[in-house]
Amino acid sequence: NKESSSSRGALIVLEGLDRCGKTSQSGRLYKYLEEQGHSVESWRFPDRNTGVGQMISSYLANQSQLDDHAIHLLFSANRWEKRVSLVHWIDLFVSELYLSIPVSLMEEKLKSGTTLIVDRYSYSGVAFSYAKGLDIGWCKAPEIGLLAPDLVVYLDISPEKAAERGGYGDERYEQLEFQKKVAGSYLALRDSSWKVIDATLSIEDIEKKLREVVLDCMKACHKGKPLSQLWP
Ligand code: 2DT
Repeated sequence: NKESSSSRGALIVLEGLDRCGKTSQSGRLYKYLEEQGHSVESWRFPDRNTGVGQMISSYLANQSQLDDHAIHLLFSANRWEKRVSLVHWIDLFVSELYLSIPVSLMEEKLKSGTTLIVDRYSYSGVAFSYAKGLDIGWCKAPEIGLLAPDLVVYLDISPEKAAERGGYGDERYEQLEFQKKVAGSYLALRDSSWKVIDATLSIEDIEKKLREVVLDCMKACHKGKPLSQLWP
């Protein structure tokens, strides 16, 4: 049941606090969709592989200090650089010939029928910076014009429960007090279109609920639901 190339893929975003299970659920979802024969890719933000991503990574590891506004804009830039492939060319040197191969980014992938499962997106961008006390309107502004997700799934867990799961690393935001503020930010951002799944259910139950909402969304996209932009 491969999709025909004329129908587009869906932009699926998973959001939630640290340790809510986003990463393992996106992995399981990816595997399931692929086994079902769908064209699918698993993405995450920040994408630490780009130049901007490396600056973000060093900031998160406390190896560099940046103004709160400056890091906010870097996170946003990290999404913009993955939106379309205007200037993204890889130069390959093959037997004394330079070949330029366009790298297909978010919009091209979706239009060519690939569904993207994205671990964090603009909502993380706004939630974390707003939690630091920045103005919410200012936080949202640089995201205007990025592709709007077709589905946002919020894996809902209290900061206390998430902290009990252990495994907070050493990165900058992985602290209970700050996660409480982030939870408040997410509440301010959530709207009725978000699908909220109780992240304290069993892994299998969460997976089942996630599959249902994702398959529904993919169907709507195949049927011609147009791509739209932030903020709707
Ligand atoms: P991971 O642990 O998931 O790699 O995230 N963050 C993320 C922001 O502050 N702004 C953003 O735009 C994004 C995408 C959330 C690393 C941390 O970066 C935060 C946790």
